[in-house]
Amino acid sequence: MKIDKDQIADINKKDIDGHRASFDFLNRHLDKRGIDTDRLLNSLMTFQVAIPSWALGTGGTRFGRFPGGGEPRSLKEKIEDIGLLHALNGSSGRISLHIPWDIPEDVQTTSELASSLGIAFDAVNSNTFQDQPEQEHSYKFGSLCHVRKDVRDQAVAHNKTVIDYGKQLGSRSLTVWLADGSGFPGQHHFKTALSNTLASLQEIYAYLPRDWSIFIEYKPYEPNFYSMVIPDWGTSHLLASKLGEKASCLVDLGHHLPNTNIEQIVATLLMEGRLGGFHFNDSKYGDDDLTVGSLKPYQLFLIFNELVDGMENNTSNNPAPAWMIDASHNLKDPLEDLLQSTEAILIAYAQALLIDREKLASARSESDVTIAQEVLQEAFRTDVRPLLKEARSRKEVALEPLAVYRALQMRKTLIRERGSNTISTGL
Ligand SMILES: [Mn+2]
Repeated sequence: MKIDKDQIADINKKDIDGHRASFDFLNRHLDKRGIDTDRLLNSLMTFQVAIPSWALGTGGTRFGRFPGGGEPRSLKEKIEDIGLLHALNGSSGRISLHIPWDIPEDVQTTSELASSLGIAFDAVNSNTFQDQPEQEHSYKFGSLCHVRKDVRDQAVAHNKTVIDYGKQLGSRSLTVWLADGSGFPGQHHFKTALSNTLASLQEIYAYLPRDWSIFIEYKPYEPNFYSMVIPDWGTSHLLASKLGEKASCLVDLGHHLPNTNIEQIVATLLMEGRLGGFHFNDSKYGDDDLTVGSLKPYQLFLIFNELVDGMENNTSNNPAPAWMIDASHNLKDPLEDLLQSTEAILIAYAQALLIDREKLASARSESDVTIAQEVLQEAFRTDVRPLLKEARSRKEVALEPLAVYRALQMRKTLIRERGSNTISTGL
């Protein structure tokens, strides 16, 4: 299905007067605080968050999966789904491909479809955490870290293939997440597992095209519960430093132990110029992969505070990080969930842009802890939604993406077109 721009414009018309009134009110308030609203709107209008190709279907747990119907049956339909999101919110103009779940059979047609919908190819993701039917060696006991060289070689070769696919589509980065680790004490010689992983990554690194980057993702536990080879940002940073300039760390919000101060990790990586990518989700316990901002919007805001600060004072020349939503949609319509996540990201970003950084710096220099907190919370407690709507109004997309998605009964149309029993590849 395709959305007709006029349909969106018609629905927008009903909301525009209400929006104008709230935007004018907020604009006057921001003006008094000396904030340049147009500059802020520009930042919001250019911000794009990648949608991973595996996120368009219903997710599941190891206990079950309850699909809602109308899921995309092919890469083409996945790209079309992202096209719907992008047509609604103007901020989902990137796709992150997962190989081998989504191999582009016909590169030219795939590229043409994506560009006709305003979608570019973001980081490509390799998969050595599952066995594929045609592969010779199993990853049951690891991939890049494996004790056997033939298994490591196979995993390295897979990553090179993923780079080849990415090159053809215009991607410029590879994300590596490894399930490698040990289930029980004694299984791994830690130093060997890590040095094997480094040597394998060095081979992949050497294969990277000149203008490419490699992002090393970390995770403290799961699927291995005794040790993971890359459990934390420190190990990821160690590997990235040893690999070279084109390597950096990838922070996935769910890949931390409870109560970890993720914003501090972000600040440290930005200081070192090694923050390559960012995966958004939310969680209560671990890698819950819930909708962004559904549980801890203040933490998300504090992270964006560091991101904005780091990018505005980019002394380490950290490249613009690759943003992606990495969540699993088990209960909600995946497209609705992705619209909610994108909205939450933009809200946190807009709030972080509102922070009075001069006042914050001055409070810090005087160790005025009370005012430092006030400055942050003044920004966090501002309802920035009229700014998001104004950015969308200027881009001529939906003022209220979710409401338009519902009003146009888009899921119903997708089910009619694709059927109610379609199953999408992915998590
Ligand atoms: Mn991730």
